[in-house]
Amino acid sequence: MKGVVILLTMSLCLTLSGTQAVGEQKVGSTFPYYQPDTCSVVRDLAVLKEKLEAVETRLQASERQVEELKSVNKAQEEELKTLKDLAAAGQLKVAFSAALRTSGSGDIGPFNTDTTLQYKRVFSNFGSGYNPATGVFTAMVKGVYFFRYTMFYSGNANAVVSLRKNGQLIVSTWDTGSGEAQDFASNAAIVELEVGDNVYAQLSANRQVFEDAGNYNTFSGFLLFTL
Ligand SMILES: [Ca+2]
Repeated sequence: MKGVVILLTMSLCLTLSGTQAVGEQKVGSTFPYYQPDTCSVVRDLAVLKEKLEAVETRLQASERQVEELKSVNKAQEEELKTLKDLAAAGQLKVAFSAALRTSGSGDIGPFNTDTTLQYKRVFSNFGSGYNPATGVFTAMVKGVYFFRYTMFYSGNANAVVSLRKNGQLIVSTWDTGSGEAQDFASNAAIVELEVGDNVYAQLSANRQVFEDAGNYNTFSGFLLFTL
């Protein structure tokens, strides 16, 4: 497009130059009248036109983005209003429970860093606050919630799991004494959550748990009441 404009500009310049020459001959003045650099002006105008078109294109793209964001924002506001209405009516249902494995058996861990446990065998997930793909529960309404997890390891004790809110430890369980096997531990907490707060169970680095179809390792939670 830019090339076409420049070509047109050049053609126009050549045409104008020719006209100028003829004009000068026709006038036949002894004083060379001032002739602005028409070609230069036309080229500058063409460049300006190109720039303006580019700005217009970007502006239109920005306007489309703004409209899209407005649409997303409106949808989120409506969703939030629905949740608030449900909460006000005491009809908001938030409850989930899940175990580590959907099939098979064996150790989970050890990993060389702290790792969020992904409880993939979902027994219930009312309100869809729990994400089995990440192991993380996210609060959609401000309120007071109850959480509980269980921890099991079948080999020589090497299990450390903690319940965390936004990365901060709430409660934890340890079983690292050697020479023991098949120990079981659990912990729970009632915590206040803001919208967007997340809660999950974390396996400490270099520790491990064992799971099979017995579903020994579970993560559960529910909304007690909204605030
Ligand atoms: Ca023990």
